Amino acid sequence: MINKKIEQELNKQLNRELFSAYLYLSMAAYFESENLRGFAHWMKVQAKEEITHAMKFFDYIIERGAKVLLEKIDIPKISWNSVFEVFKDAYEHETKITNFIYEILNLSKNERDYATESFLKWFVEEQVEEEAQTLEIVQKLEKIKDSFTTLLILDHHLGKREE
Ligand code: OFO
Repeated sequence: MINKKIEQELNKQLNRELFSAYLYLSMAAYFESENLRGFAHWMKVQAKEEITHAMKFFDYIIERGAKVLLEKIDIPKISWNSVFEVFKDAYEHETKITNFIYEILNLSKNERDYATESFLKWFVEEQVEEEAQTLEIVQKLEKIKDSFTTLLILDHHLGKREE
């Protein structure tokens, strides 16, 4: 059995992962509206990945004999001024998610819940990857600046992202 505080925090993180999927879908919709199909594809793959993150929390909560409590998902931002702005938001969002994971990890250490601590290790590593991949795109976009041709090359490249 899991303690109540940890159950609550795991449920909050489940909600945040679903919100992440919502946010990336919203970014995908923005790119579709700008005819940047490659960036849109990249975001759709990202949104699906977030659903798998959410399901990891869902399954783990059940496995520990706790209750899954689904809450309202916040409405994500729907418009941006540039591709750079979108990816900057994505990177910042990932750093926030990392901090939430660390907070739950600290809580599980304090509560001596070693199972949750071990469960969260996957997310600690995943967040390193999530931050790195969004930051890499932000840095490329910084270099591209106003070159539309280069932006289209990056759009084409990101459109090849595998699920
Ligand atoms: Fe983007 O890693 Fe989950 O939220």
